[in-house]
Amino acid sequence: MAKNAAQQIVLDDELDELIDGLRQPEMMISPKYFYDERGSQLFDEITRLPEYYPTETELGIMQDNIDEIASLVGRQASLIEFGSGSSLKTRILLDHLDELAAYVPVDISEDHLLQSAQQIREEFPDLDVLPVVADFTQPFRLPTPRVMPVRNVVYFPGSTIGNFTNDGAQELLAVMHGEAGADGALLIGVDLQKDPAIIEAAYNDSAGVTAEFNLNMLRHLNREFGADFDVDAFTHSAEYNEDEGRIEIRLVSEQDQEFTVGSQSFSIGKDEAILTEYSHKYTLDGFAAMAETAGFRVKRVWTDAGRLFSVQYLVRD
Ligand code: AVJ
Repeated sequence: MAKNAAQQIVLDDELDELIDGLRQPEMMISPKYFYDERGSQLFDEITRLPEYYPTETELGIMQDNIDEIASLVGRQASLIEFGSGSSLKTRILLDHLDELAAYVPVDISEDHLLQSAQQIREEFPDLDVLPVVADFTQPFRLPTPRVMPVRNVVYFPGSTIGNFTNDGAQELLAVMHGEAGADGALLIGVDLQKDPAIIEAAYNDSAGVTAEFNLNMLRHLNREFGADFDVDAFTHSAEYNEDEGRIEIRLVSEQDQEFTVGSQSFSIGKDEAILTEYSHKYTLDGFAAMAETAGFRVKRVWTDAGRLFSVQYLVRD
């Protein structure tokens, strides 16, 4: 599809960022490029895989504790979701929170955001739904709801925080701290450290969906950025790095090869790799320390019986 001038500028900036990542000592491409239409479908499929415990576990934690969550959030809050929420977890909150002043989904992808906001409006006709198109890693202006909110509660499910390195996560938490404002709070899904075999299985599913999701990034770049990756010449790898407490996802080159992105060419050797994602797993203490540096205090932590995953309520202090 033809791009308008503004979209073209965004693409040029993104192309610079992509090329910069490929010039690093270890080639890397941001995980945001997983999510074209096919990639979003594949991620939905991942969340339903038997090995991928996070989605189901987080949903269970929300269902089991929704009354307590609702009482901590209190009445007439503004719920600000980082990422365009259309998930079951969001719906549980919208169903149970008391007299919400507004629901503010924030996402960089305008089409997806407006679509899911419209869906939510249809399901919750009395709710003030105020989508914001923004890159949520940078401070942005909140809309003014019809009703004055008692407090802002930022919602960040899915352990997406785990995609960020420690510094990046700290910066993102600081943005959330700012958006929450005085008396504000953060409700966040945080995946926990556990037996590495469980974690590795979640990112190396037997049906091969995660591998397809990873490789699809190259198809996305071939289409949107005029790249020429030979998709069949790369393989999926996901390994747990115990020292760093994170899954590291890569595309490993099966042969010496060259590829171009934009007008730049790159060469990659056999068994060399492109890093496509980190997914950090936390200890409760480790996460609390990081939150504290950003000005949050952990008020309540809910986990499942197996302590696989946590949902946490952080307040500003
Ligand atoms: C969406 C970042 C939470 O890290 O588990 C799933 C993405 N990547 N399988 C995760 C993902 C491969 C997911 N997050």
